[in-house]
Amino acid sequence: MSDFQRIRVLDSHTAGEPTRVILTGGPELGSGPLADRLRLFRERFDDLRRTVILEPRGSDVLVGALLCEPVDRTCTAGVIFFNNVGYLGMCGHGMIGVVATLAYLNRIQPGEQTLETPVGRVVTTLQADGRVSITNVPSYRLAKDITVPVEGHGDITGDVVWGGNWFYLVERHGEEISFANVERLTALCCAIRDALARSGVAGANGAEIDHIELFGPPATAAADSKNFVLCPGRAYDRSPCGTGTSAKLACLLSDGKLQPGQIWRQEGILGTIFEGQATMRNDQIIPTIIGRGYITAEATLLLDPADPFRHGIISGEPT
Ligand code: PYC
Repeated sequence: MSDFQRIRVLDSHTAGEPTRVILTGGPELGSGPLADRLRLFRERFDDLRRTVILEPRGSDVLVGALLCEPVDRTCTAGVIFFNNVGYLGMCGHGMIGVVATLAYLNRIQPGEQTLETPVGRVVTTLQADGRVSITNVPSYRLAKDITVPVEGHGDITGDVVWGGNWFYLVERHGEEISFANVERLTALCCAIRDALARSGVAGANGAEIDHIELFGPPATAAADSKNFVLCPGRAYDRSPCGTGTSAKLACLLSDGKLQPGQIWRQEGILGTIFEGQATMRNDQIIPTIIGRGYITAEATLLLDPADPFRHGIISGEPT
């Protein structure tokens, strides 16, 4: 057992969506910009991502967060987010989970912390009641009313929006946004994502649009809208999605449907709610999302060198 590799993690969930923070045993990525460290993670240490997230230790739903030294020492930490198929620029529910984790570890107290991500800085505030607000990277709509032919569904129209990840936001899709309908919603979102790729619709600099977000009426009077968000891969976000809500706020402000500072309550597929609002800074839309993370586990992952599945399982095979 002395040759077992050990990775210490802390698990939480935010509005139902899980986050697994690597505390020790992560890869050594140096001290360069976070975007360079993400590239290094992907190119040299992807087996660690699969080890932490995939079965038999994890599940496709998990989002991982690697805590690292910040480039700017006035920041509390750097964070690189990843999931079952790759890496994320930012992650709203994940950032709330990271703050809850740092608070659980007594590394932070209520108040403001700035964290670095590969796509920019995020200012977080831990409130005395445990809620966390995250002021996200500037968010914007790249293209409005883009129509693509979706296999089995006809033409679908949506907006291409940056909220820390690339999203395609769809209002008219003919589906009910309800938990009972998640199989159909997942299939539709996968078909939309395929159609976007086939049609050459992309984010800035040709970036893949890997998140699809569908909207419908809220199920509760406490919310303004309900969403379903397909994450990269085939897992859907159990929370209302922090970066997806940021993307929505960018569209609402751009269309004059929401004023700066006005509250928007986004319900997710489980009925949980993120409260959001956005302000303008130098012509940029800056969203703030509020939610709460709950700690669920503290664990040491063990990698037995003799275990053929130690780096996870994909399609029934060792990775
Ligand atoms: O909350 O931003 C988010 C997020 C992205 C993917 C899963 N959750």
